[in-house]
Amino acid sequence: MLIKTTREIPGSEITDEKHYLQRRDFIRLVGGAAMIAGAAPWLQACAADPAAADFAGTAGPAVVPGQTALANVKPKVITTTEKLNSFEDITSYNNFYEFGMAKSDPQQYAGALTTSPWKVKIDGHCAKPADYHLEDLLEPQQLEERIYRLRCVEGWSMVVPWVGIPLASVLKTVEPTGKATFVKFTTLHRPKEMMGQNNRSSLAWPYTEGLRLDEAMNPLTILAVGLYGKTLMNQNGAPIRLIVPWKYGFKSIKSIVHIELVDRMPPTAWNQSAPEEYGFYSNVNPQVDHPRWSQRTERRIPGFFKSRQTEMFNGYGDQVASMYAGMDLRKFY
Ligand SMILES: Nc1nc2c(c(=O)[nH]1)N[C@H]1C(S)=C(S)[C@@H](COP(=O)(O)O)O[C@H]1N2
Ligand SMILES: [Mo]
Repeated sequence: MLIKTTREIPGSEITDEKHYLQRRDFIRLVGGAAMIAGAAPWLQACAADPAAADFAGTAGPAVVPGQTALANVKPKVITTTEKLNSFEDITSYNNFYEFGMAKSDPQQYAGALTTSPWKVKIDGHCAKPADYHLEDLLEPQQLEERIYRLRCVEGWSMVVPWVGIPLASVLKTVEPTGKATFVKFTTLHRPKEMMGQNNRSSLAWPYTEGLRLDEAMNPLTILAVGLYGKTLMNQNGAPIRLIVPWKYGFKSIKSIVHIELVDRMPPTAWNQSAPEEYGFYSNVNPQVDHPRWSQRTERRIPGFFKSRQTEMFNGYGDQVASMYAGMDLRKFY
């Protein structure tokens, strides 16, 4: 077995909440009084709230049209002290094939997507299936900030301050039954607004992804609804997307409309299109090269050179490696 042990992971990579809170250069997200009348409690007008305005000045740009500041966000365990990517990096260099295959296409074309109203169906093997309006799904949940590395299978990476909720707490509300062993996720299918979905040669639409139930329940797995303290821009998967930081980025499916508890490994978009290149598990693994390129190193956006060593499980091995005990980490899964 070649699982990275806790001892090999430098303590500096795992930051506890106290340490996080002391770091002045990290964003502070604050609840405030100035609620928009009629809006859900987690939405708040940024301009009207001095603390939120202060936050915008410290770490990210002001709220732009189409975004709303998020309130009552709890700073939680932060997994890296690496420098955050800028809001500009995170929103201008994207993979979202529903809007085209070039990195700049999502920023250019995703504005066409209507994200409100938004419904998420959660069903399958569970006692309480539900068709949620996004607001109702989020209402009982506590938003948390999670600063995670994102490692794309293409060999680039970023550090993103996501805001979201643990997927586990959402799944628990629908009460998975004993039959549920995997979770299937599906992106919106709306070719009129997602023009890339008219291109049948890129991927089979709608985009789908999947996790094993224990992966879905892992505390690192979140449903993100924002970043830099504000609701997601469409190019990042508004209004709600998955984040699984120890897996290649394509597992982190965007603009989710359906979460289904299933009893077998579900088909997934990239695995279906090129099974020998994109596995179901796709845990970040510097020892297993992509058939067309090495995975040993990565390029931190906006840099040009692949000067950074890629870490096993993207550096999250102490929290996830035990789920793969028995798997040979030199193999492709
Ligand atoms: N629906 C959908 N989800 C998707 C993709 C996509 O094309 N469609 N691209 C994936 C890939 S390859 C990556 S690397 C991440 C990129 O997320 P970001 O653009 O927010 O950085 O989204 C993933 N989620
Ligand atoms: Mo990716």
